[in-house]
Amino acid sequence: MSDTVETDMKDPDDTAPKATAPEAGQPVQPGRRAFLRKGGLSAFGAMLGMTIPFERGLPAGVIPVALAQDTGQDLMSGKSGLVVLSDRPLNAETPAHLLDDDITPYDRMFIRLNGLVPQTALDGDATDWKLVIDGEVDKPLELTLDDLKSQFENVTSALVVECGGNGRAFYQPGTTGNQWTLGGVGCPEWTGVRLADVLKAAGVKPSAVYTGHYGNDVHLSGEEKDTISRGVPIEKAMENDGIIAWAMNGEPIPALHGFPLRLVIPGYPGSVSQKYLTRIWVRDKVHDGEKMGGASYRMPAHPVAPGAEVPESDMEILTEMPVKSLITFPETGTSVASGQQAEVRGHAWTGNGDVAAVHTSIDFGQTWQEATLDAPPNRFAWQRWRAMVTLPAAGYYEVWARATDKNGVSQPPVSPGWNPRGYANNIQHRIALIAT
Ligand SMILES: Nc1nc2c(c(=O)[nH]1)N[C@H]1C(S)=C(S)[C@@H](COP(=O)(O)O)O[C@H]1N2
Ligand SMILES: [Mo]
Repeated sequence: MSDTVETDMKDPDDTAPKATAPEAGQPVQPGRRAFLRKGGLSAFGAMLGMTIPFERGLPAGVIPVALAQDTGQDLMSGKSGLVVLSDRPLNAETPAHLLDDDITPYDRMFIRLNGLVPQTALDGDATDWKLVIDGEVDKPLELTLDDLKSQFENVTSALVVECGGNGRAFYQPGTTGNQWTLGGVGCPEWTGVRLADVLKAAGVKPSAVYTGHYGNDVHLSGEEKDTISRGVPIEKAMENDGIIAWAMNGEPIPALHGFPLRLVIPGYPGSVSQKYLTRIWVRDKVHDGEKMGGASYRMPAHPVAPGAEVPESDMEILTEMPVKSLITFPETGTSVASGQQAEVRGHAWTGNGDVAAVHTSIDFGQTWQEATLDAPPNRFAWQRWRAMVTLPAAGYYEVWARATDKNGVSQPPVSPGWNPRGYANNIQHRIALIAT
């Protein structure tokens, strides 16, 4: 692990307006800033829990080696079979055949971090945790974990979290960022309270337009900057599906996935599901936090030629994720007996709620057979599909899977509309099968 800042992993939107300073008259962000300033320590000092006497001599861009995050804890222990795409920040995806579970277990859940895991999460310390709801609300709230658990109905749902950049690796020409192939997605079971219930308790004013989310994870530079602060239109936030979660698969949310509290707002890119959640700022305009501007999580409003430069004014925020499916069994390259039925299965999901159908092809898309498709346990959980295929003679085959949403829109056989940062690629998943 290097002790210098890796600039190549940063979003190339450094020219985008940064909205880290509260607007005049707005309450000061209570999250990371307050945490970092505790005891009058510098940002690095607070992370280390002690002063750094020679800190002024630390060259710009150099991170204290003790913060390289490979000291005390092996963050990847307990994860099995994931492919690490970058280690600082830590990003890792799951091979498709390891995503076969209906409920994604911890060891198979992909990891997407824009910054460093905060010390509170590494320590598993939630004692002083507070969630602030403020901005365009009648009654700003400051809630402890116990307040959340006791004052609102507790709910549990299986919800897909998919990185907006999942599938980026398949775009031609390539685009910058983590080269997610298929496995920047998972569907754990989340327990918490409905985001809408908490917002209703705060009393959302008619002036509310958007949410702005904050967490206490630490910027790669060690500076007091937000790693990521995204939001959703207030109408989306007021739907019943989004939850403020404190548990994943029945356990406190693990450090990598947002301990002690995170948002899970399904259907939109994973980036709106803020981990280490400290604040939801209800805005009177579209949120302009970190990674809301430039090319971050934004797509050309109209189709563009692959590789085109798109002016910022032609970009719009990526909201609903497209319909998609994965083949999770068997693993690509598996041998099967020719002339005999073999089961192929996987999951399908879409940002608009329900998948209407899944089809598979064994002849490179010439003919398609409809798979059986299970109803989801709840809205925005992925849906199990199964197909029986018979490969007629020995040789090389591919199984292609194609999900269709309720509007009749289905996955393309090639990458869909190219965009500068390679988002929302729902190209059909293909696996190889060898008939013997
Ligand atoms: N605080 C915080 N929340 C965050 C992020 C982050 O870097 N910091 N990354 C976001 C992105 S881009 C994704 S895709 C999801 C990934 O969630 P996971 O790591 O639990 O799989 O978390 C989102 N929430
Ligand atoms: Mo993401």
